[in-house]
Amino acid sequence: LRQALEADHLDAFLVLHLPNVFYLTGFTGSNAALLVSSRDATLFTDRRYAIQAKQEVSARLVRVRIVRGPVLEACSSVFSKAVRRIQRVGFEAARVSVRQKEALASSAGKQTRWTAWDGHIEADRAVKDSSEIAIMQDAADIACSSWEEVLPLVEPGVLETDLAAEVEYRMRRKGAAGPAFDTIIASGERSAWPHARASCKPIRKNELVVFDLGAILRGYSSDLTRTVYVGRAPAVVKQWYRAVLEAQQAARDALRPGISAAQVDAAARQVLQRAGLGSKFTHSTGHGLGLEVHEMPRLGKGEKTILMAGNAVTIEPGIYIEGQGGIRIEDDLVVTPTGAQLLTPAKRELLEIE
Ligand SMILES: [Mn+2]
Repeated sequence: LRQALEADHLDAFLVLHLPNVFYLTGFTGSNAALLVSSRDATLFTDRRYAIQAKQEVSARLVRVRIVRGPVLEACSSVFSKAVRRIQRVGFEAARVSVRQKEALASSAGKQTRWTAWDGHIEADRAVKDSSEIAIMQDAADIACSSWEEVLPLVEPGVLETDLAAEVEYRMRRKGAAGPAFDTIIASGERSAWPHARASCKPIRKNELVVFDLGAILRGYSSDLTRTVYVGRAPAVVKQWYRAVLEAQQAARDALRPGISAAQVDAAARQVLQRAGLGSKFTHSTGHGLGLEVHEMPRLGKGEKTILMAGNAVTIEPGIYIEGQGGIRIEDDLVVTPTGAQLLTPAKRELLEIE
């Protein structure tokens, strides 16, 4: 990070985005500002986190300052005290509110020059090392086994929220810090909403049910989607399902270092287009996964990012047909030096639950 700052002629970098603070320091509290300069690093937080910060943050690398007022105020007081040494400061323009930026600028004073410096930590985070991948594998295992355990509970009459609760309970029992996002259980017509939260709707016979769930483990998220049919699936549903599965397989097969994110997206999209379902696939093929559920790289149309070993991504094409239902199949994978490694081996063929 310091080399990158120097290359861009910055004296310091102010980090407010908490996943970035965690990545750089290990601090998991909810209130923090981290100032990294060429010579030192200071984490500002409040008294609720005094003991926690001492345990989570290496005192050798990062000084912790417990402050009484807003962390941003304390942080900008550093600028006015170190006017010679810190003049050009990089900040996360995409993460800072207009009000925060104004407060920073006015308390730091005119001598401080602010430069939007986004995406650098996120780019580092996009490449996972083996210890991160090991945690992500465990988070993926928790999601897969929790989904499999809940399948026997799927029957007409059970509510979407019942199934969501059962999934989340099981993930917790397996050691998850919590769900990575609000568990999606979307049945019948609602399965055509790509991001439907579980509702009080009962599952009925002859419906598609989309499960989209993930666990947080030691900061890292998993993200798994499977679609089942309650009853005997009609031919048209089987045809849709086959097309989505084939699209998903094509994108998984394409995933390797050196390929662009757009090419992985195109691999899935072409299959659905050939099946006449291109217009029903209304989102991108996947996204980076890690400390956040959606992070770099995005696997979508026109994304020029070249994938490299260590990238952890989802592959999740889906189709959504208003009034009828939706189908999505999502796995988590890590790009390896020769291809990709699957983290979520949960059953992928169409399950007809009778
Ligand atoms: Mn996803």
